[in-house]
Amino acid sequence: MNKQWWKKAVVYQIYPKSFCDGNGDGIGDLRGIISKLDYIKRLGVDIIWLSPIYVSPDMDNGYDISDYYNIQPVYGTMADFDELLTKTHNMGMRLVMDLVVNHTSNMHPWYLQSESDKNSKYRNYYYWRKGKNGGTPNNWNAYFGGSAWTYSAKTDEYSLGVFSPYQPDLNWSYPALRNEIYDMMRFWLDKGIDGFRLDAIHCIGKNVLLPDSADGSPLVKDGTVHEYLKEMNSEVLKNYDIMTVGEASGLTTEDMLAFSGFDSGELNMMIQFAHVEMDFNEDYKWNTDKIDLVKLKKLFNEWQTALYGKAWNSLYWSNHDQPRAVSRLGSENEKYREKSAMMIAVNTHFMCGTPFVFQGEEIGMTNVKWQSVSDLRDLESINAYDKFVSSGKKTPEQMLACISSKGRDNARTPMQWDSSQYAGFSSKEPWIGVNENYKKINASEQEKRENSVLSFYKKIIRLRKENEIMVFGSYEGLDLENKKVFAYKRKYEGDEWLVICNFTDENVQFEWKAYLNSGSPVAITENYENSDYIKTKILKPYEAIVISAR
Ligand code: TEU
Ligand code: CA
Repeated sequence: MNKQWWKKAVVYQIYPKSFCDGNGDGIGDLRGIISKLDYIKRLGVDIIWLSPIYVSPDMDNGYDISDYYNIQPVYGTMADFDELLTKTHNMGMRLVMDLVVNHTSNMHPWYLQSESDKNSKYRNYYYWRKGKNGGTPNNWNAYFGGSAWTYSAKTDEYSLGVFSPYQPDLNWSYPALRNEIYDMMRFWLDKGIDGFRLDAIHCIGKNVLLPDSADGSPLVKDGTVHEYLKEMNSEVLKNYDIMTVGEASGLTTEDMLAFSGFDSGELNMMIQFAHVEMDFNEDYKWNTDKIDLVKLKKLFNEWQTALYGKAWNSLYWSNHDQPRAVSRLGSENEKYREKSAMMIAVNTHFMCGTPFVFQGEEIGMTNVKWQSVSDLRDLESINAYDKFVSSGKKTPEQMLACISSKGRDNARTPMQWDSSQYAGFSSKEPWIGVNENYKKINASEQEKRENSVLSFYKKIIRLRKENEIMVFGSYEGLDLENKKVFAYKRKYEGDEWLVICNFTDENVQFEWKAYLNSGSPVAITENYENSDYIKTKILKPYEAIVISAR
């Protein structure tokens, strides 16, 4: 198997608006990130993925870009970016940017000119269609609420925005648009960045006939996405030593192989969604449901075995769109919160693939108990609150409980650096409230504590650098029907590691001997110091242990 650098790496995702405020305006920025590079380096990660920092009206926190070639002033200047990139490289780390090219902002000059004149050279950069029967061109609804179509009287036509009216979709069937995007990608790559995370990339291959869908959801996956990504690869990507990771929901395992197979000629890996959509229901994510462990184990088993030797998995539970993993999968009970955060880290990092750590995950940050819709900042949650409460489908309390369980703002509260005011994130009240548990959960306290979540992340990230079995070993899911224990085995060059995770707050019996050949067992890592599990075969609440038989 080729051992490209991004396979051995751990990625650290920074959401700039919430990471660290360097100039006291309550909003995170590039100088704040620069001030924390030592912290990031000490964590041991290899690659920083920056969520968008381009000029934006900020309707979707930067995922609505109005100028791809300049830095959002509130985040800093291009000189600040160049300094961040240089310092990141000088510290032996790499920097990957977020590429948001399914759509721009509706304030992008391309869109403004496209909207104003049917003969503009930019008209076909977007999807413009006449209305039908006095209504929208088709029945699609936008992911963040409302219709996917926005009417413009300027030319008496509608434009398409599958996410929101603030994010009109780019028309990838138009070659001039694709070349415009490729030029922009080369601009950033020629500055020396080390790759891209490609936002909602599954959405660029729409059927240009834009037919009605059965349920009003946008028909985005049409198959032309692979044609465009192959062109992007041959035009741009293959000319650089970079990492590319496509974000796409609704992917089957076959899709993942098509997008990121070693011989696909497209991308290096995908950020897939099937696991983080397992606790969805007829109300989409707006519920307080929990993930079924048996279903989850079977899904991961499918991905790990189907991709092994053919494609590369990303490994994550947390990012700026996901609730905090410890709240979703672990326990907020102080007796178990840290142990469960470490258990989730073991379960994730010891699989085959590249782990993604989202800011704050490494210290076990939790969801927020949102008390009022006025505390929310995410348009997806605010629109959903209005929709469910005004329709009477949910009470305000019920909807706030759903948002506290699954809303995206849970991941976007300020990074908790220390126990000073605003958690050391800023000297001024931040753009979004700080989680009230910051005095208890913060990086400063944990850097000094050997048995903290932060110290544990440093240990397992270091283990990955020292043990190729963790990176390249095969994967075998074990005891898949077990409702409490998630166990799997890694094998590589005669070595075998057994990874055992108790996903419950109970003591659970699990016979490890059934799965490891003879030889004296050695604990590679464990989240309970001096665990007696090997002898007792009883896993403590949220106990995680990795055993090798030498
Ligand atoms: O998210 C993409 C995303 O969430 C969609 O894949 C969606 O979940 C799915 O298609 C159906 O719900 C990315 C960014 O991570 C997110 O922050 C942005 O809001 C979004 O794209 C639009 O740029
Ligand atoms: Ca700032």
